Amino acid sequence: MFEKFFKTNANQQEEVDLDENKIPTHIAIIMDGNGRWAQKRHLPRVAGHKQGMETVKEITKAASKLGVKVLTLYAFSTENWKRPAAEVNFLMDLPSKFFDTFVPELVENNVKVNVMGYVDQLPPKTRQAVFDAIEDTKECDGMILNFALNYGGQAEIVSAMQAIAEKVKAGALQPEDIDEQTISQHLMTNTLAPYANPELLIRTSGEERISNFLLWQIAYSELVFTDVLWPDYAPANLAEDIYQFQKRNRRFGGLNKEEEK
Ligand code: V07
Repeated sequence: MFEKFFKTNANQQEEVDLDENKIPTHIAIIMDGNGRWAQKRHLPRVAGHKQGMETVKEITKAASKLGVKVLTLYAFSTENWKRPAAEVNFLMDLPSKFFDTFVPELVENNVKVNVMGYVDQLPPKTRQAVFDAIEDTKECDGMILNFALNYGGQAEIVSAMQAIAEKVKAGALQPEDIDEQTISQHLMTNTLAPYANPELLIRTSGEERISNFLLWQIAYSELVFTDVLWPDYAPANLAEDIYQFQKRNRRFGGLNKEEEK
C-alpha cells in the first residue's frame, strides 16, 4: 500500500495523493535554514545543525519508502570552511555522530551510503566515519543516500576538465570526440548512473539560488524552493514538494512520454 501524506496548510490539512509511478528517481536537496531555526529559538547555530541531522534521518527513511533511487544531500560545501572554526569543527563531527546512531537503520532500510566531494581534505576522523558508513552499507541495494561533502559544483567541473585534458595529452582521447557523455562520465555523479542527474532539486529555507551545488547535472531538473527551514522539514513537506514536481510533469505529460523513448 502506498502511504498517504498530509500537508498542513495554515489551519487545514490536505491530503497529498502522490502518483507512485511518477516518484522522481533522483532527488537532490540543499539543506538550508539550520542557523535561522536556531536563531529563532535563541539557540547556538550548532543546535540547528544537530536538529538538521535528525531531519536527515527522517527524510532518508521517507524517501526510501517512496521508492526514490538516489537522495543527494548537500551537507558541506567547499565554501563552508570560511565559517567560524567552532562551527566547522562541530560539522566535521556530524558524520561520525550520524553513523554511530543511524547505520543499523540504514541497513534495515537497505540504504547504501555514497559520498561525493573532496573527502581527502577532511579531518581523519570525519574521513574514517565516511569510509565506515560506505563499508557498512555496501551490500545494500535499495536507495543510495549520497552526501555531498566538501563538494563544489565548479570545482567538480574543474577536476573533470583536468582529467579529460590529461587523456587528450596522453593521446587517449581526441578533442573532437569530447561530448556531453564524456563530461558526465568524469563528474563525481558518474557512479550513480543511470540516475546521475536529479529529476527534482529542492532548496529549503526560502533562498532561491543554486550556491555552487550540482551545476552540470541540473540542466533538466525541476527546481522546487520551499520556505520550510531544514530542521522543520518533515516527510509531509517532501511529499508536498514531490507533488509540485508531479503537477509540473503532468502538464507536459504527453511530451515526457515521447522524451523517454
Ligand atoms: C551535516 C546535518 C544536516 C543539515 C545540514 C548541515 C549539517 C549528515 C552528514 C553526513 C555526511 C557524510 C556522511 C554521513 C553523514 C553531515 C555534515 C553536516 C558535514 F558520510 N548530516 N551532516 N555532514 N549536517
